[in-house]
Amino acid sequence: MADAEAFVALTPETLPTKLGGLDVLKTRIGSDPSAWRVREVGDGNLNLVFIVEGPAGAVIVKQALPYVRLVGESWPLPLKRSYFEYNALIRQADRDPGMVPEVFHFDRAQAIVVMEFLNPHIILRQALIKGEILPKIGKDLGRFAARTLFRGSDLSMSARARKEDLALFADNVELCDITENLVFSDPYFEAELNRHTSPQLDGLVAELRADRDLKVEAQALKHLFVAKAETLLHGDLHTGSIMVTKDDTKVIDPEFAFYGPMALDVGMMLSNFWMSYFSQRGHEESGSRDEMRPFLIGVIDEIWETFVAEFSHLWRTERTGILYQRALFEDRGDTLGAEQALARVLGDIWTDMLGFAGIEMHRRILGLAHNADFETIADLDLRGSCEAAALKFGRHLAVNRRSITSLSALAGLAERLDRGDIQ
Ligand code: SR1
Ligand code: MG
Repeated sequence: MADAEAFVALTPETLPTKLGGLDVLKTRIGSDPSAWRVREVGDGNLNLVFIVEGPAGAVIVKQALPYVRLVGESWPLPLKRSYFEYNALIRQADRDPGMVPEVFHFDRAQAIVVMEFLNPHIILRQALIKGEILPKIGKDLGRFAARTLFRGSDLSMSARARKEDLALFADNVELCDITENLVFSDPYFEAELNRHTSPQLDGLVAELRADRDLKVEAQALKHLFVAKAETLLHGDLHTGSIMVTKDDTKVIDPEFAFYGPMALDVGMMLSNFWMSYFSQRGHEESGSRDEMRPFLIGVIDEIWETFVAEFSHLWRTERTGILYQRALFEDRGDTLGAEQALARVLGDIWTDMLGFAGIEMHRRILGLAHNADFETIADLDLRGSCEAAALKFGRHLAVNRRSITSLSALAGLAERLDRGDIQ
């Protein structure tokens, strides 16, 4: 048997020679690879990302590295994450067309995905830090969540196709392991890679790490994450995994994809908008953010409302899987029964979504991987006060999620915490 092809990391200098023979690239960039201009622009935690431009156009070349870029070679990470990213991208493209970059080429041995260059899109997190109002974002993201989560589940897929996908993505062990530790456990004890704004947050961090109710909820949520293999998740759906213009929204980077609880993607997304809300006070040196705060609260409402509306629509029109069969409900004239089941499923997603949102806030402030929303606030006292409000809000979400009944009550709490009206 031939040896497996050795992995070689690309550089801007080697990329044209390595990929210059591919017709699919020559058509999109230009037929002479020596005329291609290549820039490495990856600013994420894990991978290399190149923009390759030429006379005919541009593409993105994304390559996984055999280690965590943020930490270095001391933390090995398998290249196969690129295979899961590729498989997730093609499924998401099918389930919500136009919402993910088009894939042009995949090389499993070199862990390379060549895809559409999104231009003039920028990372959503950067847009929110700059104070940009994005009119379409709530609807686009709510629909994306509903369509991908419903259509990747036993509510929609055939039993065989769904179980084959469950098996395929079950091998994404190492990326799940990152989430299992970094999100659900490390923030709640003195894990080696943790950091926080110190000394400003020291007291609150000690309180949270001694908070038994919070730790139990974080582990209950981790239990859901590892055991509730409900649908194909994006798995890392924060505002750094979304690119935007005023008129367009694209979801990128699904390398953490796996079968898990529907509530995770929705909760992580809302959490990142709430974190943006709590960070706005730290970005007012170049002008007031009085328009941004209601905009962000409105986006949170719109994502949830759109998610519920679209999920309900799919429930009524595309429920072809093995769960809640029509034979038990509509086919017997029991439409009310189907609606009761829908309300129950959405109720569970609501409760768990709040919990996942809460602990996502904690891990971005107490763990290894922080958010630029807070990190770019230079004044550490101001940063610490923004983060403290978010930490307290996150604790409320995680611990009291079963008794929270509306987003408007949460908006009120967020406002009081942000203003310092309550401690
Ligand atoms: C070591 S990786 C840290 C974080 O980066 C990714 O984007 C995920 O959010 C992960 O938790
Ligand atoms: Mg990512």
